[in-house]
Amino acid sequence: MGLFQKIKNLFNKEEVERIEEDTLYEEKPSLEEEKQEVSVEKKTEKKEKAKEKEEKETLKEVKIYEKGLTKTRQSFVSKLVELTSSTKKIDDAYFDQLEEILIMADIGVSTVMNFMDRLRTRVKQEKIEDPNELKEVIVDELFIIYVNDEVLVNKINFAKEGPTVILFVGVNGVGKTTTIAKIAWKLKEEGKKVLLVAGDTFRAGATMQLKEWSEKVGVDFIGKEEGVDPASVVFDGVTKAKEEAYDVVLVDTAGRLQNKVNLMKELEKINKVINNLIPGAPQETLLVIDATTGQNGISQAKSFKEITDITGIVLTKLDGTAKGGIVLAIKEEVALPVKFIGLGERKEDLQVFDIEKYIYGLFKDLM
Ligand SMILES: Nc1nc2c(ncn2[C@@H]2O[C@H](COP(=O)(O)OP(=O)(O)O)[C@@H](O)[C@H]2O)c(=O)[nH]1
Ligand SMILES: [Mg+2]
Repeated sequence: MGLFQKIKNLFNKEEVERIEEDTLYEEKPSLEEEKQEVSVEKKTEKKEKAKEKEEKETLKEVKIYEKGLTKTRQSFVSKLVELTSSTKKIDDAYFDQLEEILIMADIGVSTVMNFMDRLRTRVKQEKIEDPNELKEVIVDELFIIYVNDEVLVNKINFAKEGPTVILFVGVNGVGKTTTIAKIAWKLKEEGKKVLLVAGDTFRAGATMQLKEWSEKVGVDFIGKEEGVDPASVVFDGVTKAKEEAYDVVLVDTAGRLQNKVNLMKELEKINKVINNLIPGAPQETLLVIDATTGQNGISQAKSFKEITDITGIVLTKLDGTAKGGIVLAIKEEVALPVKFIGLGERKEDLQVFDIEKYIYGLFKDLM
């Protein structure tokens, strides 16, 4: 089943469920009847309930994507809907307009070119003439661009034993500290013992900001005064994590990309310190990118990739941009998996990235 169909089904199911829920409410059985039923169908019901619960969870998450991608959807998809409804025939003018819409959504020029080539080929091969029919192909092709025959690793690579260290890099203002707080909260809710390490000693107030977040989300913190060597803070943090059996250590850093050599040396030193204390760590180095910066974010990703080993991307501020197409551009142009997305400023506004839900959130109005 193509993604389009799958998403459509999910969407339709939601409609059906809503109707069913209403009827259920009206025809609520008596307590006696309910008891009887439970004893007879206990097992199947339990199974169904579990499945239902899972589907409900999925829908709930999909809703979060939907909401977070409102701006992108409103500009991008509404243009797409407009184009589709105003087009009678698929011709060069149609392709040109489609190309423009995709580029405006910041999907990235080379991604768009690649996509347009594939689309043209499919239109020819499958003899598609109706723009409505093409909508389905567009969604599927965008999905294919992202997935590209790879196993998508959006999960955090946790250490089998001992503390897992996650390093956060990225330029100033992209949302590193906020993301650390969000992830800390999420991990804490999952029952993990979390330590935040204030490795951004460059900027005044950065340490304080992380400390405040640690108090807000209820996890531990370690930091020193402004201007000290970040590697020494990291040393203290990771040592503490080992001694006191923390599950996860989240390390904040200063991202002064304007001085590439210095930043590279600084990250090298931090990595060495971590690896000396815990072989195999850091398990993850997440690059934080601000989605509202569009193509600039893509160049940042390319630069950081040259400086240090990045294992994944956190894309923040997707709620604040109409350029949500950047997710696809990152995959195509930087070849790194997006692991988390930021959809707001609160501790709850973080999602493990899921391409299917993302595409659903984007194309809902097209279904
Ligand atoms: N709307 C929105 N704002 C965000 C998001 N993530 C971070 N921010 C805001 O971006 C600003 C910079 O964040 P900060 O974590 O200090 O960035 P850092 O310099 O990389 O550590 C703050 O005002 C955050 O509240 C997000 O996902 N959505
Ligand atoms: Mg910061």
